[in-house]
Amino acid sequence: MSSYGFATKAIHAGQEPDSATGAIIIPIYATSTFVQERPGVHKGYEYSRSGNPTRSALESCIAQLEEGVAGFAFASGLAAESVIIDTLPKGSHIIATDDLYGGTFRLFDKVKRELQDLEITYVDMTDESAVVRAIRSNTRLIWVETPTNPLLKIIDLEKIAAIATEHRLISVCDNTFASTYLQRPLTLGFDLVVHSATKYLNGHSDIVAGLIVARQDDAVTQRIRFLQNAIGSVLSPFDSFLLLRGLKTLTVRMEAHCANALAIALHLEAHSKVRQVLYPGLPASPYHGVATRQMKGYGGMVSFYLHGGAEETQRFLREIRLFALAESLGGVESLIEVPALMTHASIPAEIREQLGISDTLIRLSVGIEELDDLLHDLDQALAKLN
Ligand code: P1T
Repeated sequence: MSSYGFATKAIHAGQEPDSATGAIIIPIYATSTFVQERPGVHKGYEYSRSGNPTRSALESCIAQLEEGVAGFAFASGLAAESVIIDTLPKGSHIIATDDLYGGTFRLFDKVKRELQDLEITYVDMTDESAVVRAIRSNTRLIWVETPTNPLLKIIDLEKIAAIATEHRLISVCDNTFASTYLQRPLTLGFDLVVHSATKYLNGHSDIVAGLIVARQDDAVTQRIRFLQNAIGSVLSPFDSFLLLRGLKTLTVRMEAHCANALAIALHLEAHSKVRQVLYPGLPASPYHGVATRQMKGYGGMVSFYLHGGAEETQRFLREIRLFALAESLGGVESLIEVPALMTHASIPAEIREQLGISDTLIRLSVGIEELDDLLHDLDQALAKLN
């Protein structure tokens, strides 16, 4: 499979036709346990928390797509993230991107900090020297999210991987916003990739799922394998099936998301009611150069500020029709939200304010509907503002 292109692997990797029936699609192995011939003698599966054929196919597929050696599927993105942090010894220090999904911040700050005595430094990683300055004697891991959620900053993965290698730190990239199609951090030297597969990888807003892929089968990877079974926050066979199905169209969906998002970002940038647009695909973006080098496209997420205050923003949300007001992203349908009040409400107000995640920041997950319909919807809502 490794000699095939991405679109081919997304459809076939890890998915041989079913040996018993010839079924072209991997069946949903809805079984909790597997018959053994004698104790310990079986066909490779013994209990579905430890391993299930539908989940194995998914894990093999994502490992090949990310160009790693092992994949692990979890019941949510946060469950996957939690297991990565659980591999660290107590009292570890981690350096994390300052602009992060609110739930990741909550996991680090409200759960792991207390339970594992975790120390965390949040750094603007668009300045790599700040990462080096943050390293301490107990630093174990660098956690990168790029594009960041919700400010869409782009972090230079090659430079961060080099710092991690030099200082013998584990490097983790949350690849949710880019998706495996647009960016493959393991090929740039990262140790682990984590996904909220709820988003682009599945693409249809009908499951919650998480994935980890490892670049090499080292001690950390072996610990993840152990913890996946020992903790048991695994993805169900049915959700594994849906995710495998979603991955088959990742290539065409991402191309469509990128095309619509770029057109919308350019349109908003030129609109008199819009103060600022954050999108790495805009030539004026400070991250345009790194994004062009690092990504195959600029993604489907667009954030922007309207002129005016929170009231104007609320008015805009009331007027918009086709974009649904909802958390999450990466589905075929377009969504809109206010991070400060929704996905990032768990981040303290003063930190949000420092970063620029104000009540007037609007985040779009641009879907793959007809572009003209999306532009028309934005225009009619903007026209209602003062
Ligand atoms: O929701 P879950 O599958 O547990 O994944 C959490 C997660 C992890 N990483 C990133 C970058 C994410 O964006 C998310 C979830 N984010 C949203 C629900 C959101 O609307 O931003």
